[in-house]
Amino acid sequence: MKATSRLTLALLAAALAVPAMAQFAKPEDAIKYRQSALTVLGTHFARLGAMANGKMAYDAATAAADAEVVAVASRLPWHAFGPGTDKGRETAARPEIWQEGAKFKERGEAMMAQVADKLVPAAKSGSLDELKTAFGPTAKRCKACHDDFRRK
Ligand code: ASC
Repeated sequence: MKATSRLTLALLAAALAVPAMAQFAKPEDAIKYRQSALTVLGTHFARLGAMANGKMAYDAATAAADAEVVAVASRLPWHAFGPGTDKGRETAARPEIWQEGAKFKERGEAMMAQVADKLVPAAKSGSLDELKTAFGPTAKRCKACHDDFRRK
């Protein structure tokens, strides 16, 4: 790896450590933050889905870039589900998030692992077939959590 890309990665890692520690002045801010992160996550994930499902022309560079955004965004929402952030702004979050915290955490971790270990390598492989293989199981991780923890 070139020294410049190493430096870029180090700076990126430092920048990512900041959102992980972000504090919120009021519940409304936490809700806005997680909704924004999930919107970014869903937007880029949906474009991977469009390519995987043949609704959009496959482009290897676009897929790789989308997967990188998905990987970062997948790590952001969780710390914004802190205690007391069940209300303060319109939210689809169900009370089970706070009542069944361990299960919610496990679902989030499973999704992040699927993204990092399967989706990102597939999207960077340059192979549409690999993207197709990784996309479905990742979408299932999204859905599993939404079914139990997001209001219809
Ligand atoms: C998406 C998106 C989701 C998931 C989910 C998978 O593209 O925005 O929330 O996939 O629909 O079932």
